Amino acid sequence: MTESEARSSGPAVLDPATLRDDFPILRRRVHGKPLIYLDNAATTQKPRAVIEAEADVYRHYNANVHRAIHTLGEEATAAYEAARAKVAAFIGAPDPRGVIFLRNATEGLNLVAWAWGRRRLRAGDEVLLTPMEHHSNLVPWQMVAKETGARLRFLPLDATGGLDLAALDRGVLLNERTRIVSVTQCSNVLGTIVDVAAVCRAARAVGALTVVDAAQSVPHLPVDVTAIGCDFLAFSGHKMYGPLGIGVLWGRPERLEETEPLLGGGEMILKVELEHSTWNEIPYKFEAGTPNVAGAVGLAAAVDYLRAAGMPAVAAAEAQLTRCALASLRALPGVTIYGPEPPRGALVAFNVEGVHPHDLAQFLDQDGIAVRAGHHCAQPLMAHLGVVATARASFGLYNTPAEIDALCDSISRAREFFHV
Ligand code: C6P
Repeated sequence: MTESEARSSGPAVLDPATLRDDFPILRRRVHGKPLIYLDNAATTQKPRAVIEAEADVYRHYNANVHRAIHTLGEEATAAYEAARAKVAAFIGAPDPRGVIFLRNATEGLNLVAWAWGRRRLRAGDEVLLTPMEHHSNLVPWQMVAKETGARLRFLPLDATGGLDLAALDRGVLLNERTRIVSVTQCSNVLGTIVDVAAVCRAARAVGALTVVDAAQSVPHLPVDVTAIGCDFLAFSGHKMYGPLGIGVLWGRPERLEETEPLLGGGEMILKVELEHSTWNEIPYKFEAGTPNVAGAVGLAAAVDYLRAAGMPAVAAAEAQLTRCALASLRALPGVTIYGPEPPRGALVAFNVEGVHPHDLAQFLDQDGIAVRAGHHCAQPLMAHLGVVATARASFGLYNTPAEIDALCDSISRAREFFHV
């Protein structure tokens, strides 16, 4: 067993039927039908343990952190810092000072782009991305490139939506001008899983900074920042069964030390004078203002929940479910599926010929089935695929094969309804 497997050990096989009982919302009905929630890539539902952990803060020890010299303040601070240590251990980070609590993955990626990128990039420097990045890992780089004169370049996708890693070795896209390489570990549309350790190795060889968007990987796969070898990695609590409004940017401590803070205000300073200030130590210099203490504590409860389930077991169960979804959807006439063959992430984007994805999603909703339809905040990827939108079913640890059957049955009835 590797260290990261040991960290996330749990039962070898998941039992979604039992796990479902932990999620109160999964008992509700939608349009008179049992809820079938297949929009987990947008946000997951929350287990009772997370809801209770967050509520407990407000019930028992709500206070500001690192400021109050009273019992509630001390308890809140201890819980907040324990949450930081728990998150660090979950992603294989040896030093909790690398964990910065922010609102979400978007804020984490923006922090790197603005605090590191804008201050260090110069005209002619290059930032290497992929065409399948979520807007959160594209638009901030566009903004920073516009200000600095840096150039954005893109690793190509192969015909099935896999990333062409061989392009890293040709000395063209990755070269001595490349200052930053920022890639998703799992595409939220194609489900493509990127070998980010290989990308980081190649990027390091040319001295580039490495950033991993782990919004769609941390909830589904064992993720280990030490094994990946990246400089920064961002993810959101709400996609991993944790609360909304809490996310993480992990940064290699020496990188964080050399990075200027982005936001100024309370808590991020050591000493303030009228004309200038000095900064607090990491990670606090990046956490200006009162943080989301209850969110961090809720996120720690989500980490406990995932660890008890066991990340290898979560990954195996979701891989099985995804294979089942791919096979069932492929068996339906008129269905186009996007993305590579497995192994891939726990989601399937698809279109049904003759039915707009928004109409399909609305039809499915009448059956109590929640899927996402649209461009999934990946418009350049939609253009690459030659579509304006897709439907997408995305899975979590509580989804079952019976729910996939219900999805496919509903899609078949949608085809009849729309006369295709
Ligand atoms: N993708 C989806 O339905 P935030 O919004 O900051 O929590 O996460 C942003 C983000 C970053 N990277 C990837 C790969 C993502 O998938 C997301 C969020 C959601 O696909 C909402 S658009």
